[in-house]
Amino acid sequence: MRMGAVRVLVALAAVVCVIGGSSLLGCGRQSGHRGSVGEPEIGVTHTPGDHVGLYDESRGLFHLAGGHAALAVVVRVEFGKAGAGWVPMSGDWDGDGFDTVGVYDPENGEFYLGNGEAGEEARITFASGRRDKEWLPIAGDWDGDGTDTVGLYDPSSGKFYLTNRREGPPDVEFGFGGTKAKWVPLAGDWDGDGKDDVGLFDPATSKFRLRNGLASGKADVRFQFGSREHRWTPIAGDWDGDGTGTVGLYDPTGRRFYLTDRLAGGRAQVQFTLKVTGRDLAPVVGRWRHPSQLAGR
Ligand SMILES: [Ca+2]
Ligand SMILES: [Ca+2]
Ligand SMILES: [Ca+2]
Ligand SMILES: [Ca+2]
Repeated sequence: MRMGAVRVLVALAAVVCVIGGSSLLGCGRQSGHRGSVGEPEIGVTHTPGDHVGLYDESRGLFHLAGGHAALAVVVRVEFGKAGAGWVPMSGDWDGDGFDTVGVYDPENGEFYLGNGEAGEEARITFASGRRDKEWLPIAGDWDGDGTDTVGLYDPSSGKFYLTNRREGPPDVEFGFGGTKAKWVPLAGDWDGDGKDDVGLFDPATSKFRLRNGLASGKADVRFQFGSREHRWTPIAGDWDGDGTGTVGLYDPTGRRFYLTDRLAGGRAQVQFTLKVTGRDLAPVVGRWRHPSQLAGR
């Protein structure tokens, strides 16, 4: 099956505020949106590797953390259409070494990806006759060229559709994990070869199934992390910056993150509650450009 054209279309608005920043780092503003300023960064050590963030869907607002700590939010980005049910995403869409945000509109099957702290957005559309609004978006560097692109996972058929470009049909499609409608797709470089792989999380058992390489087959790694009773949200990232992706869980009730640097069960190496106000917050992961790196540009 082919999914049709992926087209680069028009821009979306993005606003970034650097919290507690200098005059160099004030709020950008476009298209009538305004950012907000929150708590200053206090006692947070900026660590290498990926950090988390939370997307407030009701406000179309990303809160991005610069460390693994309660008061680690350093950047806020207004992006996407508030209250429209869009799914937050992140990736290094322009290959500059830093991740930025994006959103996916399940109703229309459109990706909106933002490249910078203030602009350079592109809208990418997967046009597919068979796409369903139940399909879930993922992003990763599937071909290892340093730039992240998008993909979709169809829970009903267990198929992944991945593209390496901004146009044309999917470059890779394969089935993995069967047809468990409640499984959640993940992307990460589990084997550290420079190319992102996919995985699945079963909320009913809190088990991760990870596959190395983009092809059908059995899971290369499987383990339970977290408790099946909680039905927390899975995330993936390279928390320690060693080039290998691992997983984590987000507890929406306590707004608490549990991160592990191993592909195995057991205790989380890092856990913290991210202090963000809002309701219906969804987690994102990325190597965000830290305010100190913004200032140095
Ligand atoms: Ca980038
Ligand atoms: Ca790529
Ligand atoms: Ca890999
Ligand atoms: Ca790692």
